[in-house]
Amino acid sequence: MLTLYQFPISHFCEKVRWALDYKNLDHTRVNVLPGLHLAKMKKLAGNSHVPVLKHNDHAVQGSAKIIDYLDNVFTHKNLTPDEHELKLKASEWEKFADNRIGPQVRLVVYHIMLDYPEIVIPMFTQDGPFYGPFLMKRIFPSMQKKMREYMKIDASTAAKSNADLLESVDNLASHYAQHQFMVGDNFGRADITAAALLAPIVMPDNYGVNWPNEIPQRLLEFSSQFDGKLDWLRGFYQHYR
Ligand SMILES: N[C@@H](CCC(=O)N[C@@H](CS)C(=O)NCC(=O)O)C(=O)O
Repeated sequence: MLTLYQFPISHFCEKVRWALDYKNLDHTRVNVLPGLHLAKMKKLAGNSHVPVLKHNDHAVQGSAKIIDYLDNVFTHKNLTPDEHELKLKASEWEKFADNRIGPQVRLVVYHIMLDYPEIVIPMFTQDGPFYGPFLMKRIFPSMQKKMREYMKIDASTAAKSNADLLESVDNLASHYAQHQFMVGDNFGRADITAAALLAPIVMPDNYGVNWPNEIPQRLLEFSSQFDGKLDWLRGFYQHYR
């Protein structure tokens, strides 16, 4: 029995949803409410963050560890290369995306979206506990303040993350201009990581959250900086998601 504890909006959770779906692993998704997740995840897995995967009585926390676990236990359609050199390369690229893309995308997107509670609350509460929307509306003002403090989100950190992202995306685009995959001849965990963590910029249909009908102009402007540089991501979503 596999259970994924997650936020639908989270791109680190999307990385794991994608890995589970790619490997055709039956699983249940439990959507936890931001804020209320803290105690629940700490009790389940030691730290507060999602994704957490529970397999029978065993809990694994963090997207990379979860993919390690899935490939070790369910050895079909593995996302980790077998060959030592390729495995190291995949791990390097995955760490690059985990550290230099995931947090930066989140910071810029939240810097914008937290100003739009009517958009972000439905995404935070999607398919969660029935009381989620009422509770979230009440706690949102203090929660968004805490989120900004905890993740150090402000105009200057958003500008810095934006600049870092432009560089990282150029780096990926020049790689994918010459190679079909990040590593070797097969689709794998480094591709999933790069594509999932940048997906909020593109908002693919099969990401796992209901994207808003109306996108704030500021978010459109942010995304438009990457026009023409993320075709590889759209291709991965089309062919492998
Ligand atoms: N390195 C972790 C990052 C996970 C992460 O940052 N999760 C965020 C959501 S995107 C989270 O749970 N934040 C709330 C918290 O840390 O309590 C991974 O790869 O899973």
